[in-house]
Amino acid sequence: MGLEEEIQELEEEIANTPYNKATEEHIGRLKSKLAEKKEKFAKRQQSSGGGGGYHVEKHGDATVALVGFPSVGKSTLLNALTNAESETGAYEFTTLEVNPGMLEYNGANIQILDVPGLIEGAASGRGGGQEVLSVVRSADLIIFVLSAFEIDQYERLQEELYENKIRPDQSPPRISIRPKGKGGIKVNASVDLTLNEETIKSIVREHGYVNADVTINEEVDIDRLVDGVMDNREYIPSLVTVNKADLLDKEYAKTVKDQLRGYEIDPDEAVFISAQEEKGLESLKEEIWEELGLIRVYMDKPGRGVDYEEPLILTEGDNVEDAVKKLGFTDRYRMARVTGPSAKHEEQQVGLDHELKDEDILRLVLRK
Ligand SMILES: Nc1nc2c(ncn2[C@@H]2O[C@H](COP(=O)(O)OP(=O)(O)OP(=O)(O)O)[C@@H](O)[C@H]2O)c(=O)[nH]1
Ligand SMILES: [Mg+2]
Repeated sequence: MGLEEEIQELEEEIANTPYNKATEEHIGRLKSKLAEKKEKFAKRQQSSGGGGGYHVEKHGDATVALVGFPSVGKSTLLNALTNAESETGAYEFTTLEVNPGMLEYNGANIQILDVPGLIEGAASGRGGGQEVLSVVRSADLIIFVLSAFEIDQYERLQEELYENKIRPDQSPPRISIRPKGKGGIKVNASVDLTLNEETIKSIVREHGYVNADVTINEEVDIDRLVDGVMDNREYIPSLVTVNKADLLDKEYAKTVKDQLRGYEIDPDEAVFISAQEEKGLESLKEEIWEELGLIRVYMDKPGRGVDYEEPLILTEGDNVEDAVKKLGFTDRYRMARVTGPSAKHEEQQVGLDHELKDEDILRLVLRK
């Protein structure tokens, strides 16, 4: 039996097995097996050519991928947000490769990638799907671009990403596996688990572990556990933008909001825009900034004062050490002083582990 057939059979068996306590372990094993086979299949696809596609280099402080079906307005949006000139058209598949553009916002350079329409079956190569997906996998933020008239496409986009090991808006499962020499599989959990211990052991064993300590720090279901064991999923934040809002009347706008709710998208969190008329773009930029979790740090340079023009761009949670590294001053660092949101008082002397906040002013004292 070929790999594709095996995958299909496993999928069918999973779909046809009712989930309950008695079947849980069996389903766990099937899902783990399925994940392994899919991985093998994907590797085979890659090595049998077709993988060469476009590699868009990462530039700037962060990378954002616009995903959406053909003709929803991705290229129009890219052109409106950035310096890029991506071809747009009233027919499908105008864009056949990934087009990059740079958005300058709050002193940060944010690379925006317009990727061709993700369509059903993209994973099998249609529309350059595999290459597109690898570009999406390496993004820091995914923007679902929906046309106001095709909100239902959201579900298919989500499925396509999920199938390709992308987990929008999830955090990585809090699971760790430590292989050891003997003793079989041991499960330790810091929370009450609903999954049977035997299910967990089967999933881990199916992945090839014989002896290992498995530590689980969250209430996992089978899918999350398989994700954790596979350890190659991308956890990327996302936001939804609804384009062509210029064509909406009040009545239909309500319908769109109801549809969004139907896909568990809070209409207040979706950004309504008109890429063509350049409406709503400021809100979208703000949202991009928020979701990326970028922060500005103004450097106080000796003899030159505070540079408010070109801030150092870091990510929420970064500390002084990250700033020093990004500036390439690791070898010369002596001490740091911070003024602003993260400081207790002006010119506070702080250590390398001091966490910086947006709009802090940082002064580094360096060795000559
Ligand atoms: N009314 C209206 N039309 C828009 C808007 N944005 C894009 N369009 C039109 O929609 C059509 C498709 O836009 P594109 O930007 O080429 O769409 P795309 O998503 O890049 O499509 P592909 O490259 O084929 O994947 C064009 O005719 C645009 O002028 C908008 O905000 N309002
Ligand atoms: Mg396009």
